[in-house]
Amino acid sequence: MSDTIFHKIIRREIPATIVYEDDGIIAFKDIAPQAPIHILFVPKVTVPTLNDVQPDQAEIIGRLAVAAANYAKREGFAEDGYRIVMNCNDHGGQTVFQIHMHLLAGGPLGRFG
Ligand code: DGP
Repeated sequence: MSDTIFHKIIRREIPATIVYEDDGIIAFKDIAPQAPIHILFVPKVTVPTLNDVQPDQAEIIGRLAVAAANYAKREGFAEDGYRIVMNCNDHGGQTVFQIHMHLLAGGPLGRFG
């Protein structure tokens, strides 16, 4: 079973600034923010990459997205807008192999490509 830095955060073995948690998800500030607001939404069930999400686990992705949108609403920047990103494997730039959704916000974001 893969164990990552995010599993250690879930188990409170290393510190993080946790901004949301429920029975299936934890969310915390990214240690190397790429925007004024940069939060990571991580499921508690182990799933290394987006490629590993099984059809009966599709709800996990929805839960991450809804948690991110709810965070944006709660923090008051949902109307201004934000971006969610999931990186997969080498070409996607994934560095932590436990799926996570990045929430980036806090100002106009540059185009990507
Ligand atoms: P990705 O490239 O999609 O795998 O993004 C992984 C993100 O995780 C990256 O933006 C930096 C962040 N990160 C890595 N290690 C830690 C850590 O120990 N604590 C926190 N809060 N974030 C981390």
